[in-house]
Amino acid sequence: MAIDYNQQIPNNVSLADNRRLQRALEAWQPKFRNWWTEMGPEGFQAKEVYLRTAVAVDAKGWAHFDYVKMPDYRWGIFLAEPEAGRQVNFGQHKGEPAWQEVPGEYRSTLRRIIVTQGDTDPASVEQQRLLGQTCPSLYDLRNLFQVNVEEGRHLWAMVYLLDAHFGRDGREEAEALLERRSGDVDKPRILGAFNEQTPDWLAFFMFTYFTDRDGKYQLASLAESGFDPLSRSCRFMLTEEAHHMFVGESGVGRVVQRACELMLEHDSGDLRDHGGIPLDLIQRYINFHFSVSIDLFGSELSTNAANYFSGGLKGRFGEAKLDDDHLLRDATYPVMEAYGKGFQNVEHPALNAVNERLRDNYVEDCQRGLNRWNKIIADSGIDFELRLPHRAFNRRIGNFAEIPVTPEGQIIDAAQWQANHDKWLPSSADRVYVSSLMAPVTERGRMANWIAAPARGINRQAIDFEYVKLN
Ligand code: BYC
Ligand code: FE
Repeated sequence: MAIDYNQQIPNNVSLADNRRLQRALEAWQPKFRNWWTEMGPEGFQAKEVYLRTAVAVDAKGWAHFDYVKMPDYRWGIFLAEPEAGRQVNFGQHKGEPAWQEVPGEYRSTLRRIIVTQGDTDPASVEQQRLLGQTCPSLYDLRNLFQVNVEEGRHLWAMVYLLDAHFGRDGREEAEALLERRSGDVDKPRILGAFNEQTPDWLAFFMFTYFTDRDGKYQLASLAESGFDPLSRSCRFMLTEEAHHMFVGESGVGRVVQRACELMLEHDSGDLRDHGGIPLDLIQRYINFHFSVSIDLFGSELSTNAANYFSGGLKGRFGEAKLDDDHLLRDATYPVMEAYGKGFQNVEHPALNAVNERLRDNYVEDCQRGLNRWNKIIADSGIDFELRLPHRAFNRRIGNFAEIPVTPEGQIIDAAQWQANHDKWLPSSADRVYVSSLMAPVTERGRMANWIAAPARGINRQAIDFEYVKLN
């Protein structure tokens, strides 16, 4: 299904046939642009960036790459193809035709889910707005901006749903999405991780590896929704998300690779004299970003999540492919709880444990990248292993909130936590050191000393291609 770019708002939803909706979105568009100019990438709005744009919603639709100034990026509304005869696939409405309009009884719940999702996308742009000024290469600069414009488009995806299906309340929520600000004490973003800073490029790569991956799992659960427009929006968003996680995985991998090269060259693990990022420091960043990202799945036991599932609003990962009754009436699921100085799994009604199950799927997926990073280390002949911290480590949400736990999973007391947390989480010295490395590198093909070159360029271009025209 081609996307119509002759419209003021590019779309594949026949927007021109719905004048009321078109007017609402055209009224929101300049407010979005103002937000982008104020809160988007600082210092690069007038530069030409080699970006990809979707021209169709199938896999081949990503083939279009060209130079564009970010404020001229064609943000629009792209839904995946409808599936003929699609049904609600789980919960108490299982077997009913999928809903094209919001069922009255789920109106406020669905609105809340859509607003929570839509709030994270602009938040991440805000968190990353200063990073361009310290880019390690033009290649990385371009990838940052690609991620940013697509997060902007994810906001459009949710605002379309709000405007198209939630009337006046929806329009108010669409405005509020442009008013909250990441990290603002008075009007913060909704979820914890989206009020943290992304102060340097190692944090950016960790964020796109761990936090965008929460995006993948949340979007995949919403892609199962019985509310078909939400499902179709999320299915297309997932194709954009894949690139964000690639930026994270390959970014961290290149930092690890460069650390190994410098260790071998100088026969030393302390890379601070040689301008590299040591492996133990990378481990502390992993500990931080993994722990704040698993908080994003909510409490282990959640009646909200149970209601989303029973209502057919938000499914499990791969719901339609799971081989069970899709009702979870009698099923149980093991949930980890603190027990003495350690932890144990306790069976709970699976319906209440839907968040935990999704978190389990996520943790398993996270480990795959660590295996690949560890292979880079092992192939260099270095004896070091990166690990995911224990899931109870450094939590703010759920069963383990505020319980002091080591990365290995031992419950300790507050004094031990105080004495050791600098070994486990990025210390202020780590932050200062990493930020001392963040000097911009903008010569074509050159990389900052702390990161290896990528294996290949974007869209089969050379690594020294001019990905952003700075002059
Ligand atoms: N921070 O029943 P509970 C992405 C609140 S990322 C602060 O456990 P529930 C992206 C919760 O609101 C994906 N508060 O949670 C990535 C509730 O408040 P009330 C974003 C939190 O509702 C990178 C209370 O605690 N999408 O796209 O089952 C770059 C008890 O909650 C947090 C979504 O999240 C937190 N971390 O699950 C750009 C999908 N967690 O009712 C983009 C939509 C919980 O007591 N959201 N609370 O006032 C949801 O499905 C659910 O809201 C959550 C929470 C899974 C997040
Ligand atoms: Fe993303």
